[in-house]
Amino acid sequence: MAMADPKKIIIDTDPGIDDAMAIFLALRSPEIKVIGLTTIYGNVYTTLATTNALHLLEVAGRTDIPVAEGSHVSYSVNLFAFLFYAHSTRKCPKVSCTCSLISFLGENNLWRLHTFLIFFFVQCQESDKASSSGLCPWGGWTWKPELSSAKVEADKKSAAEYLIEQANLYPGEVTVVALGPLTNIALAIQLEPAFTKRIGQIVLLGGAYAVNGSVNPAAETNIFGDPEAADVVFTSGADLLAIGMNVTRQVIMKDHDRDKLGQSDGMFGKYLYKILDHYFSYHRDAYSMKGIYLHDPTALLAAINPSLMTYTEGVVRVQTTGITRGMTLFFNKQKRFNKETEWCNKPTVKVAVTVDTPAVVKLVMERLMYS
Ligand SMILES: [Ca+2]
Repeated sequence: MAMADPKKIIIDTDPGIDDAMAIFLALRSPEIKVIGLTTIYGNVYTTLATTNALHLLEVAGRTDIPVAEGSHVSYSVNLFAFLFYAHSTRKCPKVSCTCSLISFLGENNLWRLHTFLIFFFVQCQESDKASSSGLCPWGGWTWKPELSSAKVEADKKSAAEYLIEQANLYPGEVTVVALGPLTNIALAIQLEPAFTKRIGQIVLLGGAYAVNGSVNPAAETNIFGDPEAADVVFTSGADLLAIGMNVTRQVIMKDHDRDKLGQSDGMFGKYLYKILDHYFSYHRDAYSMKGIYLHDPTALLAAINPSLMTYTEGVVRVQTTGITRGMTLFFNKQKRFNKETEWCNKPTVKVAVTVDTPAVVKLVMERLMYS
């Protein structure tokens, strides 16, 4: 019997050490074909995410894979800029712009817009400062790549444009593996509503379902990076698989596994051994553990082989205000509420609940050691 064509994958990524592992893992997985990378802020700001993505492909000898740079600011800031532009060029009447903005932000929440603008301005400043040291101001994980002189450049299209283009080229065939904040995906949906039907599946690393988050007790990092975008994506109606911290915290690479990577003949293993040091130190300090969580590689493997996990299905909404900003709340639809709620009539998504930890760790190790 002929083997099925490899699944087409676009990785939306903020590399990031854990993203580097996932990207290398993807390149070593015959079940999939990585057709492109799109970048987003998160572990680092977007420009450095693009540089790191290009660098990783160079290390892997896969500069044939295009990299499309993503948004530098959140979904809400993009929307505001779009509406402002539309108004200033008289492409939409003032009343329509104002109504759209108010309907998106809520009548009493226009103040959030100011918060975002200030928040991202400060982040950009901090990120610029941090870029020279290779450290991340967000609590994420990066390294300072040794850039070669090779002339590899990002695609001219934006990440959202690239995502729409590929979904149109291969309707129903492309899986997006989203490993960072969901800004690019939300923008693709905003630019082309049919994207949700044309994209095959979105497998996202994001959320903490009935467990504590990673930024604070409420929020997981990727969702916290752009809660408005996440809520757009979760309620978009796209075929969506969410892999949250409730699952990825069960998947741990131990110290001795890292040693095996260093001792292996594999190019990726040796490279990762060097850059993983900082990530292990962080886990020692933050969690008192001798190992690291394999968040991003686990999500990538869910796209390759969904049966490594089990799922439940329901509606997910994202909190966008207050001390629980970025929190994902899952509604199992087991009760019919008397009142209309913000969960009514929303499409369901699949959320991972259990994982075959030994199988995931084995796959990660095998594929990265013998590369
Ligand atoms: Ca990531």
